[in-house]
Amino acid sequence: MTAAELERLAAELGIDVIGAARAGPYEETERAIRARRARGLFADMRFTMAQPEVSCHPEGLLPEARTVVSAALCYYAPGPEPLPDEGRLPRYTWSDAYEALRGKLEELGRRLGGAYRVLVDANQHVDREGAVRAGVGFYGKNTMLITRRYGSWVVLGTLVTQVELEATAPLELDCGSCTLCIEACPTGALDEPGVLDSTRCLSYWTQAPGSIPEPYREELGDQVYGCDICQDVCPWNRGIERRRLDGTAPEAAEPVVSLAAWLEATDAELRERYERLYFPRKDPRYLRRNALVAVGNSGDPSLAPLAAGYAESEDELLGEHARWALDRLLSGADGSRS
Ligand code: B12
Ligand code: SF4
Ligand code: SF4
Repeated sequence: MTAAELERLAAELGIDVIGAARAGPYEETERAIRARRARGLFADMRFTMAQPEVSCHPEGLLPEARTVVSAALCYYAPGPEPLPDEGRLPRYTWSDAYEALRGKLEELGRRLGGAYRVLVDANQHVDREGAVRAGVGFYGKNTMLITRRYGSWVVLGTLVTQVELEATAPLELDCGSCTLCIEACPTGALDEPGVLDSTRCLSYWTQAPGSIPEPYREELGDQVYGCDICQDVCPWNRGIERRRLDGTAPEAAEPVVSLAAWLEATDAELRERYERLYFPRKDPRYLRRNALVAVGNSGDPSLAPLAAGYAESEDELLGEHARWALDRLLSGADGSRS
């Protein structure tokens, strides 16, 4: 199959960008993972980093694997700013973009024929390196995979197949002299361009187990999960709304959440409603912990009862975050981003 035929098929399935590369080892990425792991830049994360000998070897993911097809789905949609009693979600979680892309890649695999395997945000494959090799995009200094048409507002998925497909040319683009994301990152996590220090990344802390260190709590502002700052400022991400064929958010999209609802919901409700989010061991305490931080940053004393309800909690993690939030609210501090 030629690259043009693959593109036509992808367009039919509603995939926004597609490309193909020969299935072979990602040697440099494997070296980068080992070196960064040794420097502690991944904190305690496991994901693709636990087994680079697997996640950087797509040729081993399927017997007689010939081609790695990389696909991007744009999730950008306009949405409201949170009110003081609401928390902000990162754009990729407003709806389940991963699930949508998984379905499209399964269908693509069936249509291509032969044996195949679909991996979307899976621990067995480093998605961004597959996308760079397949010409879907290029690495930005914020470490994001940036596409020409949709910037970095895309999720990535991978199809490893036995079918031989024409390779797509790499995208010969880069950031040039721009450094906007490095300057905008509130915690200096991108000080080494193209290398993320997860121990300083707000997105990491909202998804990590345990207590969020205090300086990061303040920087989180109204963000209750993830962080989009280094993408919001990127020039490649401007004007996507005009390029989007259908510029509306899916009906069930959730750009903001009620902090009270997160703090009052039962474990079962939070687990069911936020199936699409990653939080350690699917333990809803971590969502409540993040909501308490946003309450503390709201600058709105009328939210104090939400934190007070947890201040004496037997759960020390939540109790401690609640007391921090109360202190902050009652001292009149306002950590929200403007
Ligand atoms: C672990 C993980 C995280 C961790 C660590 C992220 C990281 N940068 O490594 C945390 C929890 C912090 C995280 C956060 C986010 N993540 Co995440 N994450 C992953 C996961 C599971 C593995 C990533 C990985 O393997 N990293 C290992 C290192 C080696 O990869 P790397 O940073 O790409 O390294 C390359 C570059 O550094 C480059 N390079 C080296 N030197 C230099 C120098 C220069 C100048 C340049 C430009 C590049 C460059 O080469 C390296 C090797 O290939 C993937 C899914 C998957 N299975 O791949 C999603 C994934 C990367 N995440 C994704 C998303 C959406 C996010 C967030 C935007 C979510 C949010 N809104 O909060 C943030 C973005 C933070 C950021 N700036 O990276 C998407 C990214 C889509 C895209 N367009 O790039 C992915 C691909 C999931 C998916 N399938 O769509 N994530
Ligand atoms: S996701 Fe946020 S904290 Fe992490 S590197 Fe980007 S701007 Fe910095
Ligand atoms: S903000 Fe600038 S430096 Fe950062 S990823 Fe975008 S183009 Fe590259």
